[in-house]
Amino acid sequence: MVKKNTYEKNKITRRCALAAMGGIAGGAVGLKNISFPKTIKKPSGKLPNIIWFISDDVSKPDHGCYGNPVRTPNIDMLASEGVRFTSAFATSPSCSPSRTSMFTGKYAHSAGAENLHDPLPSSQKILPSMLKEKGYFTGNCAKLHLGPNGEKQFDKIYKNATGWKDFAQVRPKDRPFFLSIGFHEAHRPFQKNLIKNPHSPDKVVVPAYLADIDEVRDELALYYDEISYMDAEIGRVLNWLDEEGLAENTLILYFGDQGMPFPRAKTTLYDSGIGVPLITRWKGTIPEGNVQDGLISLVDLTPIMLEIVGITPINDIQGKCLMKMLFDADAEGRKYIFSERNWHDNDDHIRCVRNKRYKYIRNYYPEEPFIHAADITRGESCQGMLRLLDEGKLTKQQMLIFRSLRPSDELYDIKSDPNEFENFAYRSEYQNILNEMRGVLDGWVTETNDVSPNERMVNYFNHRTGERMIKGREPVLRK
Ligand SMILES: [Ca+2]
Repeated sequence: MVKKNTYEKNKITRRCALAAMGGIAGGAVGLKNISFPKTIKKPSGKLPNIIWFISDDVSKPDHGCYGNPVRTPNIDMLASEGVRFTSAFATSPSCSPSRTSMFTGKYAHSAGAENLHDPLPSSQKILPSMLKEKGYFTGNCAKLHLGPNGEKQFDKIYKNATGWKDFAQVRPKDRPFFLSIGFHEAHRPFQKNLIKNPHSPDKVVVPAYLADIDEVRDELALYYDEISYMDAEIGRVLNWLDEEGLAENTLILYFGDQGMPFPRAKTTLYDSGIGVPLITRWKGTIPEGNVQDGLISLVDLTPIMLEIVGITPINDIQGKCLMKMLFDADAEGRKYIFSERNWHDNDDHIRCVRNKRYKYIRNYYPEEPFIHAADITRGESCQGMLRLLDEGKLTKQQMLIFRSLRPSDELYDIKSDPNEFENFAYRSEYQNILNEMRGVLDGWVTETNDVSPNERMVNYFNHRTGERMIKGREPVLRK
């Protein structure tokens, strides 16, 4: 039996401040009554088209415009013509729960789909259904990972990222559209010779939590290639918008679902696991070249889209309406972001809260070692690091992720320790901050009905080799 704690009777109401927005009564009223900041050119009155480009397992730094030497000319162009967010976070470091949040505007456990591969419950409505209220034609290309109830809420579903070419042909020209492209890049397995001019392993940036060895450098170069491959497809979509004169009336978002598929990144709640790129472009409507440092969560994306097109969010949406962050680099973001790790190939239950300065992580199963996604464990980087671990050659910091017992509480000062290596949770001088962050997390757990499971689920994979131990794909309770 699959563990569920669906929060159907959510009492939280997060209605956005739509009072000033008028124009909710459908038709072609569109944006004309929305009170945009005075410095911003008001849109033509037509509802904007919306495109979401979603990368898979791509960490924030790994784009030219975020600083690492990955060739992403098209994403860099979006950033220079729009707004680049530096503090965007996923609500989960796993694919399907993170995507559940971005499309529903709820935390994955509140939507009843917190484990990897949990299908979206039939009661849950996602963004394309909400946008249809305003006449949107909707399509998804490639990865969605929400199950049948997710797919059926789009007008068009395409297996491949290039499905947008058909979408461009069949879309009714008199209606706005919402197009989501869920790229498979840079999910493992990495493909060799994916691009003509591959990245050199000599020139990759090796994060401090990874060992600087050939296995890691070789895999990082292939991971960079995957990102460049995706970037080229984004470029082709942008060309189509230019050719059809759609660029000005199309709001574009580029973001990732969680961090890169390497040890101590994806499936962890460190910033390397939940820190994601987020770039928005809306030519002539939002400023060009702004950098927005405020905290924002992917759970906020759906409410922001609704805010922009003038739809009042349904009562149980938990994300925040932060449209102002697109228009004003100084607009305040969230005070806190929250994220959750649940079953992903193997069982776990970890929660975190982060503000601009501190991160608090709670491990519910400290008696067991942390286990990465199985494909990360099987990968050459992880196996290379495990070899060094056995040889006593990892740094103290690189060993942290492989320890056999975990602390129950972790507290990091992100400002002085961005890699989250030094746990201050057990230092007397940090007890006030620890208590404050614990209290905030407790409040969120209660508010979102985040029930901690009293039964454990099956581990399918060996934690050292990543090899399959038993058959199965879906999370099930241990007998
Ligand atoms: Ca992913």
